Amino acid sequence: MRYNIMPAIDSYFITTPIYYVNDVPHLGHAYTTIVCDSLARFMRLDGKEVMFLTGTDEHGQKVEKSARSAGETPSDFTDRVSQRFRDLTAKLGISNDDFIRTTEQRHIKACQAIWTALVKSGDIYLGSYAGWYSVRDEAFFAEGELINGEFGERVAPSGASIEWVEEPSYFFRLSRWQQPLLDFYEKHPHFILPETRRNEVVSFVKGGLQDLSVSRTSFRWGVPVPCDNNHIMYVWLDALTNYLTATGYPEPLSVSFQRFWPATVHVVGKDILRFHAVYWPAFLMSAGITPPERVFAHGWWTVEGQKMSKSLHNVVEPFDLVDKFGLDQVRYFLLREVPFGSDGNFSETALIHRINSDLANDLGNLAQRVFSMIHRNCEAALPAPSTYIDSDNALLGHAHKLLPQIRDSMEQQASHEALEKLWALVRAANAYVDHQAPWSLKKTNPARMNTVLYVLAESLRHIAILIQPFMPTAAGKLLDQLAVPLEARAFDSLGKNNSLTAGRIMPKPEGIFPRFVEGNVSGDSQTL
Ligand code: ME8
Repeated sequence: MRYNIMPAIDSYFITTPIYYVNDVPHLGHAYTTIVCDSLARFMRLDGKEVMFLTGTDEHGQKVEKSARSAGETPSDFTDRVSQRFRDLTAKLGISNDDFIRTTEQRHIKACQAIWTALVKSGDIYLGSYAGWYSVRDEAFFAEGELINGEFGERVAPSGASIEWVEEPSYFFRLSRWQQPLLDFYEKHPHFILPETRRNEVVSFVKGGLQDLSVSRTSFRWGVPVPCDNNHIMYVWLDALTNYLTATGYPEPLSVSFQRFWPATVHVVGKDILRFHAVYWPAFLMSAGITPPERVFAHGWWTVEGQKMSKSLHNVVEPFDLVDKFGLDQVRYFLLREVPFGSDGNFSETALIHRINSDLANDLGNLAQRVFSMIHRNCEAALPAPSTYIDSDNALLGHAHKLLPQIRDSMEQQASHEALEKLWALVRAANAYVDHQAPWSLKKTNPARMNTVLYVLAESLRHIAILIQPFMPTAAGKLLDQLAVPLEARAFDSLGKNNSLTAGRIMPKPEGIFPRFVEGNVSGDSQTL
C-alpha cells in the first residue's frame, strides 16, 4: 500500500455525499451539507487547514432516465439541476472550498486512472451479470437481500423497485478484500461511526462478499471504461472517486493530494454507508491508496412522522424554509434537534419552539439585556470591571473551559453536543444576570454594576466566537455589537489576552434573534 509522503497533521478534509441530480435538493441534502459546514468552519477557526468538498453525482441510469422524462439531453439536464444544488450552497451560507461535478474532465480522468490501477492490481475481470438492479438506489441486489413490498412484490431493502439485468460486465474482485477489510475495521475502530453502524457493516462483511459488477453496457451515460468503449463505469465507482479527484488525483505530486489525502471524514446518510464503508476502502486498498480516516453515517429525517416523498406532498424545500424562518434559525434547529447519527423528525412546531426558546429567549434576550444596559447606563462604552467575586470567576471560568470541551465533541462529529455545551454557558449567564440584577445596582453600587456588565460582555464574546461555525451570521452580528475586530474572532483569540477592552464604544443594540410569530417576524419580545 502506498502511504502519503507528507502526513496531513493539521489538515482536515471533509466531504458531503455528491447528490444525484435526478431531482431538486430537499431538507435531507441541506442537512448533511449544513453539518459538514459547521465542522469545516469549526476546524478553520481552530487553526486547521481545511478542504471542504461537496458537489453533484451526474452519471448513471437514474439521471439518464430523469433527463429523458424531462425532455432534455442528459448534459442540459445535469447542468440545470446541478446549478440548483450550487444555489443551495449559497442559500445555506456553505463555506465549501470546491464543488465537484462528475461530468467534469478532471473527474473523468481520475475515474479512468483508478480503473487502470484496479486492473493493474488484478482485481478486474470480464464476465456477465445476471441479477437484480435497483435504478433508484443504483445498486445490485442478491435474491436473499430482497424484501416484500406493499403489494407483496419483491423490492430492494430500501423499498425501491428492482429490475432484472443481464449484460456483459466487468467485475471487481470484492471477495478477495473480505479479510483485509475486517482487519482494517479492527485496526481502525473509529473508521465507521456511530458504533451501531460499524457493527452492522462488520457483520455484513463477515457474512461474505460477492464480486461486484463495476461496468454497464445497456446505456451510455457514464465514464467510458479505458480500453473498452462498450462499457461505462458503474456509477458508484465513478461517484466515490470524486473524493480523490478533488485532491488532484491521479497526479501523485499534487499538493492537495499530499496535504489532504486520506480524507478526515466522509459524512453520509445511513442509506449509503455500505458503498462508503465497504466498497470504497476495498477499491482504495486495491488501487494502493490509503482509505479515509472515517465514515460517519447520520440518521434519517422524516417529516411530521412520515417519510419525505413527492407522492405524499411533504417534501421540505430548504429554500422556502430559509425564507420563512431565517438561515441561522434553520441551521441551529437541524444541528441541535437530534443527536448526530440518530433519526430525526422535522416539524415546524419543533422548529418554532427552538427559535423561540433557545434563540429568542435564551441567547437573544441575554444579548439584548446586556447590550441595552451598557448602552443606557454606561453611555455605550464598555465599563471597566473592578474586583471579581466568586460568581464572576465562576462564569468566566466556565467560558474559558469551553473550547476544549466543544473541540472534543466536534472531533466526534457531535455538533448537537457542542451546542448543548454552549447553551449551558448561555443559561449560566442568564442565571447570573437574574441573580446579580445589575439594573438595581446603578444607584446603589455602580462599580459592581460595571463589573457585572463587563463579565457578561466577556462571556458573550466567548459565546459569539464559539457559535460562529453553527450560526455564522448571528455570530458576526453579536461580535460587531461587542466591537470585536475581524482579526480577533478565531479560537486562538479566546484567551485572556484578548479580553474585551474597557472603554470600547459599542454600537447601538439590535435584536439578533427575533421571536417567530406565525405570519410575522417580530423582535418585540427581546426586551429587558
Ligand atoms: O446517494 N434525511 O445521492 P442522493 C437525512 N449520489 N439525510 C438525507 C435524507 C433524509 N431524509 N435524504 C437525503 C446519493 N439525505 C449518491 C451519493 S456519494 C459518492 C454519492 C442526504 O442525492 C444523506 O446525506 O440520493 C444521503 O446520504 C444523501 O442525501 C443521498 O443523496
